[in-house]
Amino acid sequence: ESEGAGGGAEGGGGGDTIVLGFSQVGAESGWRTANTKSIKQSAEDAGFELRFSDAQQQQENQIQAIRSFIQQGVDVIAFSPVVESGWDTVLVEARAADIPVVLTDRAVETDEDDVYETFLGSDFVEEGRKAGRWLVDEYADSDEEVRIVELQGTTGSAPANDRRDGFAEIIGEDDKFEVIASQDGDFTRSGGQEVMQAFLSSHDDIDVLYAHNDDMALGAIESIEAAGLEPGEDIKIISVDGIKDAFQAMADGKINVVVECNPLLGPQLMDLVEKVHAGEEVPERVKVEEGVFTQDQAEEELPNRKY
Ligand code: GZL
Repeated sequence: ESEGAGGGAEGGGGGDTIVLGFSQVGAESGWRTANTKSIKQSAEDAGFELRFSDAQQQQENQIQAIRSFIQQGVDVIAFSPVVESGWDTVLVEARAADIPVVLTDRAVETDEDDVYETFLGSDFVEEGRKAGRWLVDEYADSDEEVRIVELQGTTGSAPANDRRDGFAEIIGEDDKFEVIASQDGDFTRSGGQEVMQAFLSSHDDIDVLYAHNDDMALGAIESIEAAGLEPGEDIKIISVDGIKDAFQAMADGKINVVVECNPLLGPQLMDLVEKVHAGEEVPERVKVEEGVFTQDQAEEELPNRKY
């Protein structure tokens, strides 16, 4: 659909209004919904004409959307790649059409040079390390085995790969920590619920759940409670994103720690789009600032949450 100032005609939109084509992953999680809202609101505030497409978490839909933006002759293309690989062909097509590309949220793996101007997003490896550091601290005084199940994000996506690797790097320093099962829950609540149910039916001694996002953690809580166990007590839960529902679950004692992943990238994205369109230099990598919140902070932080 075409959004923003006046819904421009085919081609570069009316006059000097910047026409931005944005291909979004989907609407799979609370994080994503907040991210989309931030992008749409910021494009409107910037006076850009936004052409927005939701790929329902399918790479081929994103590739199709990018090709369509090239046909339309938009001024700038921005997207959040659902998975890391398989983008070279379409990114080379955008470069050949002289349309600058901005990566947001997730990264791509590419052998091509100069196929995107900048990547604005979180450091997912560091998010994984933060999760691992909390666990190491939590079990600092015990040398008992700690049996962990891991709800991974979408297979092949940068956040899933990097949150897995950052976590493994930190817990790998002490062999009392063991990931006894790890499976893709696709960043959705239903995925988290189904996979946690499977974990519980094949393991009766789980100490910790590490969920790559809050939606999967919240789905997993339903399965943990259905199994007659106490989330946050019998099974400690580490989650990532920091959506309001996760802070509420922390306040209720069901999640132990949330590693923040900030979806409100809209304003920074529009600033980068403006600079890229004007041919100004932009940093190759723009990181997003974000923190870690534990149960004791949840009640107080909840009213401050913007997503
Ligand atoms: C992270 C983002 C991830 C979120 C999930 O930047 O790509 O995708 O952690 C979302 O909630 O589905």
